[in-house]
Amino acid sequence: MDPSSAGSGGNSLAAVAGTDAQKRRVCYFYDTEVGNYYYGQGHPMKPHRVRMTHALLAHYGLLGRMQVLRPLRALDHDFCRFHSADYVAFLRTVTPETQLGRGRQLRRFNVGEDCPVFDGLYAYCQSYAGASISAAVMLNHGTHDIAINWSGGLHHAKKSEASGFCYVNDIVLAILELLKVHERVLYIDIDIHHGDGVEEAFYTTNRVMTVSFHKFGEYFPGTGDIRDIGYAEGKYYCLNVPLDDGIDDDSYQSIFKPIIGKVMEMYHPDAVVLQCGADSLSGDRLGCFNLSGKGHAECVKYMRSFNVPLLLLGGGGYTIRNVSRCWCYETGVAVGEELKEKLPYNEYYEYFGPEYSLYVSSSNMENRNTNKQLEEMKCKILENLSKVEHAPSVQFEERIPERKLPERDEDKEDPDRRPDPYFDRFLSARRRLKHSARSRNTGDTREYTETEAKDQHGKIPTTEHRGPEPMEEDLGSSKQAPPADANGMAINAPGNVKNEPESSPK
Ligand code: V1D
Ligand code: CA
Repeated sequence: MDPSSAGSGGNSLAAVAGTDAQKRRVCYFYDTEVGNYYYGQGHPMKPHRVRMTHALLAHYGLLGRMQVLRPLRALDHDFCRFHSADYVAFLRTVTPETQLGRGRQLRRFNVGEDCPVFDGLYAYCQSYAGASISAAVMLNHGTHDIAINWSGGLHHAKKSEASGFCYVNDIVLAILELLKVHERVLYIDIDIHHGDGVEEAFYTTNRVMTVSFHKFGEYFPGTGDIRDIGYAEGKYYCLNVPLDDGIDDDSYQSIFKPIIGKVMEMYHPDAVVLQCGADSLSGDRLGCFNLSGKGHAECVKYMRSFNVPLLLLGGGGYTIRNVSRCWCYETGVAVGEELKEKLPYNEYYEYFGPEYSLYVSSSNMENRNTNKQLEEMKCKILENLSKVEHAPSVQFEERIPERKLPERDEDKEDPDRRPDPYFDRFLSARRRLKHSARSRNTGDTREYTETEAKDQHGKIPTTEHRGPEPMEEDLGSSKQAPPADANGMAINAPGNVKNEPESSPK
């Protein structure tokens, strides 16, 4: 069965809200450095997959269909909106050379085998989190309908702890940014692992509803029971959909669409964040689901159809040729373009043989999720959803002050009195950009092309107040409240390292 027709019971709003043919204004964040970060030999997480995705986007001509932006790097005070200052200081200062003398802190912050210390670790966190925060700012300003950061989606990181290959939780930081403008944010997680860090961060609030689909039972991180539904004000604003091995496109959509359709109807979010972890694809090195690329992308298509500001993030995904094909296809969905199956020639072409196809196929593995089990789970979750207050409204005091697009002269302001350093960096970046565009006399301050990105390689300023070059840059608990800002401190990004080919190409 075509996944688009599976379980369409919940998508009545989508049909009303917008058709797929409708255009969306899309922005896409990409840091040319990201592919160089390296978790270490034998580690399954490979940021190189984001560079492979970018290469596919370039060769499919998709970079011309979106605004392509280099992210500002997040700073300490950005991280400290969720993370503890001592944890952030640790991430900023630890190096592969000094870690041996910091054993107690390594244990305390859970840094080790899953989350190793590697060269450029802090700059990596700054890059992927800066991109997600920037993407949220773009949605806040209403200049774009969909914002994409395939380097983000690191959903396991906790306030004071790394976990499951994740160091800072860019998703929590992006949602906090969205909450400045949007009353209710819906978070959906289709990574095969439970989205525990994001769930925990917003477990006691109704301003964020979290929904995770994941493998449950003898599987990392072990949380995500269907009975975990939120607490206090957050009760019923957390949904968990525990699944078993081998789930295929039809089974997945038979539960995804009715649940999410009902969530959209009941919760009526003002913005949606979709974590598109690609380890739920068939043949993933760490995963055990059986989704095809099209089945995975059906979730993106479905969320796009509601025409609510949408943030698309990456996440897990360990068979990297499948990850890049999947996220490229999903970028096509975001801009509304059906891409041809035959992959265009690109610098990573040999990864994609012998088929050289954009599509990720499912296999004949057994589906251990029976229709009966899925039906029962759907009923239980829909029952919980019926207890959700329809579109709960935020008390005035609960709102986080909005970052306005200021009409002001930066030079006349006292920098110490500015309320929003992140947004200031955006302004400074914009001013520098205008200036450099004027001096080049190109007249085009808008787009950042692949060619320009390559020309700039190695010349990117890495100090804390650098702006984007050459393109226009971003506009900008468990049960615990976000902490106050910490002091920002910048470090330069160490140069990086090698990439391993996939050990067992599939
Ligand atoms: F196989 C490995 C080789 C080297 C280092 C780590 C791993 C590995 C594989 N699976 N680590 C895991 C998972 N960890 C454990 C640990 C055993 N301990 C007691 C815990 O089972 C972690 C899997 C992380 C998955 C991350 C993610 O896909 O969800 C993700 N999403 O966004 C970013 C990452
Ligand atoms: Ca998940």
